[in-house]
This record gives sequence, C-alpha cells and structure tokens, in this order.
Amino acid sequence: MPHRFIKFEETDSIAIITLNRPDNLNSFNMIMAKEVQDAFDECAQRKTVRCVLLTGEGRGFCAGQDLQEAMGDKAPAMKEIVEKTYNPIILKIRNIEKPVVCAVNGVAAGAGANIALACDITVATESASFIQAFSKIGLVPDSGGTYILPRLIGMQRSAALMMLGEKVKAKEAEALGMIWKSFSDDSFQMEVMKLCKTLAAMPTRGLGLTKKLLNSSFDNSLNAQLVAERDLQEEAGATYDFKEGVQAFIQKRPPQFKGE
Ligand code: T3D
Repeated sequence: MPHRFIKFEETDSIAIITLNRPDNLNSFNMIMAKEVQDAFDECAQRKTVRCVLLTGEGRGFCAGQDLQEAMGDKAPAMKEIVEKTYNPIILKIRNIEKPVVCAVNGVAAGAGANIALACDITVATESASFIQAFSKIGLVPDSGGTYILPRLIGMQRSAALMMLGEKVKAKEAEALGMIWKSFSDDSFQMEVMKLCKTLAAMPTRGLGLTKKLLNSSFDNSLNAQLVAERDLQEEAGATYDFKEGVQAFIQKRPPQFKGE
C-alpha cells in the first residue's frame, strides 16, 4: 500500500519505518500516525521481519505533534489525538515481540522524544538532541514519557527535564542512560545497520520473550517475575533456535538462527 508520510521497506529481515515529513521535522499528523501504526502491525505479522528500525527523514527525527494540525479549525479534541495517535504507537512498540531499534537522526521533541525512548534500543547521532518540549507550551508529557523516562534515568532528572524542557544532546543522553549509544554523524548510518543486522540474525523468539519479561519487570514482584521467567524459559527452550544455538556451541561453529 502506498504511504504518504512514511517510508516502509524491508531489507535483510529488517523493516525500516522512516517518518517522512522532513519540512515539519517529521511532526505527527493523524495520517502519519495511522501509517506508523499500520506499519508496526505489518512488521508483527511478517515472519520475515526480525528487527524493526524506526528513524526520520531529513535533519530531524520527530518534533512531536504537528501543532498546526492540533490548533486547526478541524482539530480533533486533544484527548482524541493522544488516544488515536500516540497511545497505540507506544503500545505497538512495546508489544511487538521483535526488537525495535530507534535511530534518532536529529532533534526528537515532545511525543517524538518519548516515542524514541519507548523503543528497545535507542541510538542517536552525535548532533541529535532530545527535548521534553511539552512544558514550553503548557502541556504535560505524553506518549508514555512519564512512565518510561523515570524508569530510565530516575525521578529527579525526569522531573527537571520535563519541567524545564531543556535540550539534552545525544552524548549527555547516553551518559544519563536515556539511550543505548550515540555515534559520530559520519559513522551513524553504518553503526545503525550493523546493530540491526546483528539483531535480525539472532533468535527472534527469544528476543521477543525477553522483551515481554522486561515489559513486566517494573510492575511485578520478584516472585511474580521469577514465575514469568520460568514460564517463558520453557517457551524459549522449545524453539528451533535454542536447539540450533546449543548444537552450534557443541559443534564449535557459528549458529544459523531462523527466528523460530
Ligand atoms: O493535541 C496535542 O497537541 C496533544 C499532543 C501532544 C504531543 C506533543 O508532541 S506536544 C509537543 C509538540 N512539539 C513541540 O512543541 C516542538 C515544536 N518544535 C520546536 O520546538 C522546534 O521546531 C525544535 C526545537 C524541535 C527544532 O527547532 P529548529 O530551530 O531546529 O527548527 P524550526 O525552525 O523550529 O522548525 C523547522 C520547521 O519545522 C519549521 O517550519 P518552517 O518555518 O520552516 O515552515 C517549524 O514550524 C516546523 N515544525 C517544527 N516543529 C513542528 C513544526 N511544525 C508543526 N508542528 C511541530 N511540532
């Protein structure tokens, strides 16, 4: 299906979703949001997809909500925007049982920042930055920001970033533990593809189950989490890739995982 505001391609088992409204720093309108949601559904369904990469076209990653659309005559209610745009995107990112990499290629502001932080492994180019821009226009952080950011960097830092709305450069985001790594602008594309290729060649079912465990980690007691690990270990142990991993280890050869 043709897309208006995203690019969607699959290469070497990696699905690449590129936000594609560069003139507005890839800010979200309702159509782009629906296209992103559909793309995640497609990634979940396609067996060939073993890693999802989310990135942006041009000099920005995403400037959050398209404020022109949000303030226009035909603007939906704010509650509807959040419910139909951002909440489903965050849930699809967290619930897809495949690794989701976010390559932050430039500024990530407002909902754009929190979508980036909701991904499993977020990397950024050195010139990129993160801004909890909501406070600057009198809004509260959405897109799971108040849930995810404190879990990444703690309450004090989250409160300061969310109240002050200051820009955090990629290197600082890495040092704070907000993202996995930052790379030089020159090596960024190469490093991103290297990371995605590595993930796409790994035991996808095991990674998906790991993600499920991480999703429940902060809300579970230790007892409940131990039970969840036991149950999902049984599932992982029944996969083709587990058998292949052990065989390859014993035979001292590289494993050939199928993602099954
Ligand atoms: O209904 C609801 O609103 C609820 C949902 C809320 C979720 C949210 O995400 S709220 C937060 C919305 N986002 C922002 O407040 C960020 C607004 N943008 C900025 O503060 C700045 O653009 C940046 C700091 C991100 C980048 O600054 P800079 O100087 O690099 O770029 P710029 O010149 O400001 O922007 C470039 C163009 O993109 C410009 O258009 P022009 O003048 O070249 O025609 C600018 O208007 C446009 N743009 C940037 N952000 C948005 C946008 N257009 C629409 N919506 C945007 N969010």
